[in-house]
Amino acid sequence: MTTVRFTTGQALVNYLASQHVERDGTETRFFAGLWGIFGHGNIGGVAQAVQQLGGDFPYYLARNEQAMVHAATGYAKLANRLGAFACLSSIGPGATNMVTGAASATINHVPVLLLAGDAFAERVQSPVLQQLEFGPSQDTSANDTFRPVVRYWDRINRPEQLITALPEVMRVLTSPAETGAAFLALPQDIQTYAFDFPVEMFEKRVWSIPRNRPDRGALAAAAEWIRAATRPVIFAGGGVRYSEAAEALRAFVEQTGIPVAETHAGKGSLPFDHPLSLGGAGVSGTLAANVIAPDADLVIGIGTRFTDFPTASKTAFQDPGVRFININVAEFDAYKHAAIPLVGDARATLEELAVAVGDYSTAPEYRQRIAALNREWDAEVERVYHHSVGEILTQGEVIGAVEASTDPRDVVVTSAGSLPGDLLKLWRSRDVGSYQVEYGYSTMGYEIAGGVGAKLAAPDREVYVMVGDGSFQMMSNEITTAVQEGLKLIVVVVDNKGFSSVGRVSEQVGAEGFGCHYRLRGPSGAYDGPEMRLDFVKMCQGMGARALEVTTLDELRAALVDARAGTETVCIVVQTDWDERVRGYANSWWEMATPQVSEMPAVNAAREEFDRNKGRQRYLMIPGAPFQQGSVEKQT
Ligand SMILES: Cc1ncc(C[n+]2csc(CCOP(=O)(O)OP(=O)(O)O)c2C)c(N)n1
Ligand SMILES: [Mg+2]
Repeated sequence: MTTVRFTTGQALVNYLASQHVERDGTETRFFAGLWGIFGHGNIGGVAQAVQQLGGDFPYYLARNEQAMVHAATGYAKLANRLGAFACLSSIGPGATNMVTGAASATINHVPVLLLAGDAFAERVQSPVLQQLEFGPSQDTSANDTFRPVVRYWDRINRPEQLITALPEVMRVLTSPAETGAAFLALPQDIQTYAFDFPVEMFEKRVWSIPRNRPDRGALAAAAEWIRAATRPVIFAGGGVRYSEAAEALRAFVEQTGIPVAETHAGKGSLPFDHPLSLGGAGVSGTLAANVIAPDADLVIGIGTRFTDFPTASKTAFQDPGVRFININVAEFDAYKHAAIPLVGDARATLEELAVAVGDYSTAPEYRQRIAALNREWDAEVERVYHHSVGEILTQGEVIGAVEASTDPRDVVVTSAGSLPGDLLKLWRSRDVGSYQVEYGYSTMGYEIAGGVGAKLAAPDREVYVMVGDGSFQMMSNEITTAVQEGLKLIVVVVDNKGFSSVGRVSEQVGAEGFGCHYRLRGPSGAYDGPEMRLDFVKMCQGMGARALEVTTLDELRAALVDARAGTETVCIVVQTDWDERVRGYANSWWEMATPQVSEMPAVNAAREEFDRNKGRQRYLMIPGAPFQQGSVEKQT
């Protein structure tokens, strides 16, 4: 056996640099490089190995470990999971800073590889700086906190363990069903230990991404259910995008006349103006989607987890006989809502289903109803885009102006606050992949870092980051990284002086926006002093970006034109009205736990409204018999 003598760190990066993926005959290198922040937990190990490997495995310096995982996520999301980054931290706080990023990647089924330094395996020098000792077991470290938020977790206590660990890492990262964050804890001494590795380990390896086909019997049964349906609707999730199934979806719906409602991860599956596109579904859904879904007798979920937002907290499906068919690579999701599970790749399954349903088509009246609702919705979007309250801009006006300034392939990135919901409703997606919103974990602070990753994945596309003032303050530091890397972002900071979104749900539970405004603490001891006026322009300038504030629509439009014309990152700060929100449409309830008793009348009124909505919830446990919450005896 021919061997090569590498440290653990050197073996690791050489292996990563040789991994490729292939789908439909197209091959790409899997890792675009490594994000990192160095410290004593990695400097002589993986960091040295990256330096030695050089430009073949580029190194990107982030400002915060959480942000680097978000950047890796933003990259892999836009690369349709056919490319990824490794993220390297030191031990202790650097490592645990990555936990939120890990959870965010995993919940969104996006591949990222996390490499964290760990305490010395040798233990003689324990406790090393930043080692949190755990009395009951010396085999446990702060890195064990990653276990529930990653799809693969391992600690490398001997160099040769890489030989069996790394193929598992790659299997998980490239598995359409399992992918998410993979994690390796790397004791700092072991990173520097040398071993004679077999040379074969570092030869180019290509991982084929499969297009699994569903069970034949299940497919035939699903085709029967479709042929029997009069009011079917498709719920398109991220699986459509990651499987590159947009064309197959379009062909399927044009053949069958079945309309498509979209989740955040699935938005853009059909262009917004396709006659069968209903737009966003559920809590942040459009009028059309939220009128059609409750009447549906058949729901076809494609690559969706059916979270509470698209299902309006399980009130979206009101037909007493509603049934589900779920196309999903993950069995876990395919079986939801007592569906016929079509466990398989979205594109492959849609192609087979198109044949199996034969000449089935929805009735012309159904399509006419959809067309009428879509006309009504288009008019409403126009109204919101132009709805003015005078002195200060509304978020609807801002979204309208940004949307109008974009080309179809431009990318919009956001994650938390009121922007995701408003964008799901209002953004007119014209290209699959242009809507890059992280709403699986809805992580405040994802926005700018995710935008950096998206720009790395698509340097030829303009990337617009839309970020609220709260999220901006959570994590804006990767503006510096964008400047350092010469990556152009157009960052629109929407400053409404607080948490407008949480303010809305606070009002929903009768809590009147408590604690959601950025105000100085007043004499009463509450936050009822003067409104805080933060200078986001200076903050952005301080991080090296060009920045300006706009107060009118004309100024905003001019700033957007100017930003597009340039080659550098620009931050456009715009004040908006905290109270002026885009409302919910039709069936769009979100279950917010609301007190059963309170001394506050507004809370009691909110609870009455809650109980009314709660009565519309469905368990969706038995096909065709979606018994409801109210029919189950309540525990008191
Ligand atoms: C890390 C994190 N902490 C808390 C929350 C809960 N949360 C959701 S939106 C939000 C406020 C966001 O404020 P801002 O960015 O200003 O957006 P706005 O609500 O004003 O649109 C909070 C606190 C979250 N999603 N993520
Ligand atoms: Mg805000």
